[in-house]
Amino acid sequence: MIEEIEEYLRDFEGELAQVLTRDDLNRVKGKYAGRKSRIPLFLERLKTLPLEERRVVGRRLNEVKVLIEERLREKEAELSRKERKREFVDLSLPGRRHPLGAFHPLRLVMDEIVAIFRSLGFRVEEGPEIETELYNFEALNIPADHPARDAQDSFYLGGGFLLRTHTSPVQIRVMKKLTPPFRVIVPGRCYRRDAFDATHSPVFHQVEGLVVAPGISMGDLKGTIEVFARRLFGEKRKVRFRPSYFPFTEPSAEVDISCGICQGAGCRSCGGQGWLEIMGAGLVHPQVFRNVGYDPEKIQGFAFGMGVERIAMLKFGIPDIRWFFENDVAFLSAFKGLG
Ligand code: 2U9
Repeated sequence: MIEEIEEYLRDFEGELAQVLTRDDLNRVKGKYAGRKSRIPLFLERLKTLPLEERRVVGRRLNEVKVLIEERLREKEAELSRKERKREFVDLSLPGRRHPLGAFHPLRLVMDEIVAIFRSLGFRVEEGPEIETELYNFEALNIPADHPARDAQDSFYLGGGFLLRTHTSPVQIRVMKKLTPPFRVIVPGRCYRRDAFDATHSPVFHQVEGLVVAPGISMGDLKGTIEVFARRLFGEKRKVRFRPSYFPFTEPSAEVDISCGICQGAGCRSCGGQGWLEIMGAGLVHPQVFRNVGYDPEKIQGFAFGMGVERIAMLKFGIPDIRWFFENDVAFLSAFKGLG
């Protein structure tokens, strides 16, 4: 009987080696391991053997039974591995596109403004958003009774610090660091305690500029601003300067460009005026020069400032400043491919 068992094992190995599919495997399994295999018959015959032989044959029969089960499991794992490898890969399928991002409109406009001034010989400087009251107000000749200094209008941090209300304190730092002549452009984020409405935001952006050299005049200011405004909004635009007031410039002016929709005739989009205000400017106030140790008899300069949100609203026709800060993907997607 032991010889029959060995032959049974050899036959099993022979047939297992031929197995290529799951059907083949199930057939071999049924034939050599199941209830319908010869194993139960061998066990039955075992009972008829004398005790000594029964022990030897019984041990071998059990070994063979365990071995067959083990070899079947191995074959099953081998087939599974092969099936996974044969998974169909369709190389003609289109690839998965990664969604394309876009520059934020404020970034686009800020970069464009800075690029124009860089081409005119300006260097770019930045400074801290947390400033001292000294640099944010005193150095800029902003008096103690100016509304900007009210707790209702600025974010005070205590200890003489606040969130800067304009980028102008950076120009104070630049004047202390550099020796004239120089041209500098200062982009950055600013903070004012304003209600969030269609035209105000407590967080906003400015680009300011400062040119300091002996003999700088209102003519230098007008020429520079006119070149800038036409490059940004289009060569057909007219530029005008209206008298104004700022504590840190004298004389001071507001700068307007002709409306791009009615060409100055007056329409709904310019409020019937024909002109759109884009920035403020002026000659640096003598007191501001004295505050940084410059002699206003020997050195002159012009300065200007603009709100990036306002410029972006005019350039793109955006009606509400809040749109810049809402992270609405439909709005932001409109700027894909620019910049
Ligand atoms: C120094 C000297 C002079 C910067 C200037 C303006 C005029 C101006 C506003 C535009 C819209 C602020 O964002 S806004 O509300 N700015 O009109 N800014 S002149 O003059 C300076 C700055 C620094 C040392």
